Amino acid sequence: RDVQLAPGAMLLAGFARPLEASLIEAVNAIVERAPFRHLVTPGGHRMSVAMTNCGRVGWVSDHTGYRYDAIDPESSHPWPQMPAVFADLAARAAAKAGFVDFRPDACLINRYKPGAKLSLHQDKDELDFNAPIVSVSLGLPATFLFGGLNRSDKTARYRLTHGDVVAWGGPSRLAYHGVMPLPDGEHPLLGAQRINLTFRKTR
Ligand code: MD3
Ligand code: FE
Repeated sequence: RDVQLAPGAMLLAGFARPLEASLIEAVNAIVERAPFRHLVTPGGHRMSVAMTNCGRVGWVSDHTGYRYDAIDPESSHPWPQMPAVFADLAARAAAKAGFVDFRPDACLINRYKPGAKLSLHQDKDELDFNAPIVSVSLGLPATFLFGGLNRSDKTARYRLTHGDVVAWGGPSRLAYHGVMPLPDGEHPLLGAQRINLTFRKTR
C-alpha cells in the first residue's frame, strides 16, 4: 500500500520488511563501532532518543549547536560507512515515491525506548532541500506527528510500524514533525524499542 500522506510525502507501507534481518544486522554492526548516545541540545537538554550515524557525515548536537560532522565526536573516528543494503533501500524507496537518483550521504539512526519522544522540529541542517529525506521504521510502532511549515500549524497523526518507509520531499520537506512518547511493548525482532533510520543528502 502506497499512500500519499501529504503533497510530497509518500508512505510505502511495509516496504522494508523483506530486508528486516539484513537491516537489523547492519544496525548492530554500526552500533558496535559507533554506540547509541543521548545527545545534548544547544539549550542543554539531554535528548530522550539515543542516536548514532553512518555515512560520510553524521548529525550531531552539542552545546555549540547542530551540525553534520565527518567525525564521531565520541570516538574521534569517521562514522561507519553506509552499508549497501541501506543505500540501495533508500534509493529504491525514493524512486518509487518519484524522487530520481537519491544518493544519501548520511543516515541518522534513532533509538526509542518506551517513553522516548522527539519534539516538533524541522530538518534544515542539510544544504539541498530538493532532495527528500527517506525514513525507515523498525520495531515497535510509534505515533508520528506531521504539521505544516509553521510550528503552530495543526498536526496530523500517523502510525508508523515495522518496515514502513516514507519519502518526505517537495512541499513536505520542511514541514514540522515529531514523534509521540513510545508506548511500552515487545517487538519479536527488536524487543522493547523502535529504531528509525533517516537517509539524508546533506550537500
Ligand atoms: C518529515 N525522525 O530524525 S522519521 C529525524 O521517527 C526525525 O525518528 C523521526 O524526525 C523518527 O529528524 C521521524 C520521519 C521523518 C523524518 C524526516 C522528515 C519525517 C520528516 C523531514 C521532513 C519532513
Ligand atoms: Fe526530523
